[in-house]
This record gives sequence, structure tokens and C-alpha cells, in this order.
Amino acid sequence: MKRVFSGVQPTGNIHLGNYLGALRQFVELQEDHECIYCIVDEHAITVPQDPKELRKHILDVASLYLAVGVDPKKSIVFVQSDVPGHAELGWVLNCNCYTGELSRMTQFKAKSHNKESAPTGLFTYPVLMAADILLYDTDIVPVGNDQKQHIELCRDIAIRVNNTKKKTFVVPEGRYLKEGARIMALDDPTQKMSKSAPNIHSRISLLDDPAKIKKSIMKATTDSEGVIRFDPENKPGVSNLMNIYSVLAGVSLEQIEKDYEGKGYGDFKKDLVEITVNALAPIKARYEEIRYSDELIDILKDGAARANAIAKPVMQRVKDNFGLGLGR
Ligand code: ATP
Ligand code: LTN
Repeated sequence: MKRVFSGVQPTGNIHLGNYLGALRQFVELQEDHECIYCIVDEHAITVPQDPKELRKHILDVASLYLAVGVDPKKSIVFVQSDVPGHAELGWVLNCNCYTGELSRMTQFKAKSHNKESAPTGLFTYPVLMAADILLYDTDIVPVGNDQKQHIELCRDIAIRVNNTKKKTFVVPEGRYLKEGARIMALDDPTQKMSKSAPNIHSRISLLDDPAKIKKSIMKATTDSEGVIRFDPENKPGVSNLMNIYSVLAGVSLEQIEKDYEGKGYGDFKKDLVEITVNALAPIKARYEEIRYSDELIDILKDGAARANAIAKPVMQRVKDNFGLGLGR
């Protein structure tokens, strides 16, 4: 069985972009792969976090994994900082990655705002991500399109190490969906929907109540043409809403264009509100059951033990191939 690894940062509540781009794949893949899903809290502290909020968000994200259908009997679910190998391998990879490579990462450029005072961790963020993946001999990494550059860097590092230290790493592949791989912000369709954007109406969180969903969708930026047509370049707002509609309702983009011929944005948005509310209601209900249960903590503890058991021999192989420590 091929091995799958992916992670989500506990930086806020999971939104439609995370769900349609990444989590949907997590659920699908667990049927015939060995899946490991992580809550990457060490990545979250690359920007300042309130400790209490961070702990809360770790459990929120873990509950949402389960609420969307990740099954702890089929998949390993755990918190990154519970497995020391991530930080340990991160250091080794830092010594095998170039500052030039990291300077080209668009996420770093966007989040650092070109400031000299940006934390070093924000700069080396993709190296820790490579460590997450390589620590488990991962074959497949299901993510949204925005992570493509990071996945390519991970592959480059793995191949580079393997060139001199043969068979140290399995070289992984990214897995991106055709539809939903890049959901844009509702208030600004030139930006991706993000957990940490200040405007709450830029995103739909999986836990939003129907009134909030309605408000965010009805306010969403469109254009003045008044025609429902898929054209991401010239009509990014409408096209983004059509994408969301298409995936949630299981209707093709062409069909949406036909169904709304002669109708306005108001009708289309109203229907999208209904579709979204109906799609998220069962997720929200399951979340409420799981979030404050004792079972959640047991699942994460068990997940960390199982993840550690896979990571340890890989880390030992790395140490042996690099000549670190005393050997066995
Ligand atoms: P932050 O705003 O804190 O950077 P984020 O919303 O970008 O967070 P991440 O935790 O970085 O979310 O991403 C989790 C997963 O969701 C990744 O696989 C990422 O590619 C995917 N993802 C994030 N945003 C989107 C989006 N707008 N559309 C599709 N996939 C997305
Ligand atoms: N950088 C990712 C989160 C992440 C991740 C990973 C995804 C951290 N480590 C390993 C896949 C595999 C993001 O979505 N911003």
C-alpha cells in the first residue's frame, strides 16, 4: 500500500478552501492507502500565536479532520510536536537546502512582507514541511495548489541527499485535485481563501452558521456583467463561486452556465447559500459530538505513538547515512 502524508496548520478554523483542496482528498485516499494526517503546530508558530488559542486550535483542527470523515481506524491522526523526529530531521534538511532556494518561495515572500525582522522559522518553513513528509517515507502528498512549490522543494532536497547518500529518502509526489485545488477569497478573488486573513467574510469556515454563510456569499465580490459564465481570468469572483458550487453540488461548470442562463447573480448566490449550508450541516453536527469528547485525546495520543513508530527507524537510517551519533 502506498503511504500518504499531509498536514494542516492549527491557525484558525478550517475553511472551504482547505476542505475542497485538501481534506476531501484525505477522506478519499484512506480507503486504499496508508494515511498519516498531522496537525502541524510547529509550522503555526512561524508567526506569533497565543498559547491558549494555539492549543484550542489544535483540537479544533483535529475534530474537523474527524468531522469531515477522516477515520482514526483507517488513518493515523496526530500532532506534529508530539513526534520529535520532525524537528530533528528538519535540522538535517536545513543543512541540505540552499538559502537561494528558500528565497524564491512565494509563501515566504507573501508572509514576511520583505521585512528583515521576519522570523528565521518563516524562512525555513518549507524545510520543516519537507521533514514532515520525508520522515514517513511518504509516496503521496494531497494538498492544494498553493503548496506545489513546497512539494517541489521537498523532492529536490530528497533527490539531492539521495545523490550522495543512496536510498536515504523516498521521493514523494504531490496530489492536486482538478477542481477545488485553489479556492479564492470571497472579498478578493485574486487572493487565495486563507484561515488567517483578517476579514471573516473572505472565507467560509466549516463551522460557520447559516446566517454567516449567507452574509459572506451574498457580499462576495463579483463583476458588473451580470452573466453566470466560467472565465477565471476576466470574471474571477463569479468563477470562484461557480467552482465552489460545482464541487459541493456535484454539477459541472457547463451545467451551471446552462441552469442560470438569463438569471442574475442574486438567484445564483441564493442557491449557493443553500447548497453550502446543506453541505456543512452534517460536518458541524459531527464536530460538536467530537470536540469535547475524551475520545479525541485518546485518538491523538494513539496517533502520535503510531506515527513515532514509523518515524523512528527512518530517522535512524538518516543518522546512519549521515554518520550522526554513535550508531547502533
Ligand atoms: P494560513 O492562512 O494560516 O496560511 P491556510 O488557510 O492557507 O492557512 P493551511 O493550513 O496552510 O491553510 O493549508 C492546509 C491545506 O489546505 C493545504 O493542503 C493547502 O494547500 C490547502 N489550502 C489552503 N488554502 C486553500 C485554498 N484557498 N484552496 C484550496 N486549497 C487550499
Ligand atoms: N505548508 C502546508 C502545511 C503543511 C503540510 C506539511 C502539508 C506542513 N507540513 C506536510 C503537507 C505535508 C500548508 O498548507 N501551508
